Amino acid sequence: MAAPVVALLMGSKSDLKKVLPVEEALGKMGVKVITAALSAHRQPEKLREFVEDAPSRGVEVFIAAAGKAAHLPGVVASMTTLPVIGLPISSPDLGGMDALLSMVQMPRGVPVATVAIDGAENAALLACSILALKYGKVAEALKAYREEMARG
Ligand code: RP5
Repeated sequence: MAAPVVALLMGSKSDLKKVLPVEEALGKMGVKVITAALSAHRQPEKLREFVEDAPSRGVEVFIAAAGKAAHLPGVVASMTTLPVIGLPISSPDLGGMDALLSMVQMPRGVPVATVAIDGAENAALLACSILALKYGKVAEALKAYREEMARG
């Protein structure tokens, strides 16, 4: 079986520092990551190409990180039926509440599974929980992670 793959999208290169823990956590779980900075409002055509092409690259889960009026995960979710995890990114003006509410308040029919503001590691772990339904090695890695946490 090929390695599991997650697509990690961010709305701007300025989000990179806050999304790097996603790559780190997924790497530790043996999950491959395809990372791209693509804005839903500045590059909608390129975003659609990326999302439509993703299954052919093995992608089974999307993580979409964005700040401010953060429509990226909702737009990605409109283009695919694969699971989309929204990662709200904090910004100085409203502290990330703007992004959080944009993601978590998706209207009926097109869900986005939203994690906490700057909750990069949890976004990665949630993606792993989804992949663990199919990939035994990811399930084992998650279990080992929980056991390590419990040991303190
Ligand atoms: C969002 O606006 C991005 O996700 C970023 O968090 C924020 C600011 O983007 P830049 O103006 O730095 O490109 O689209």
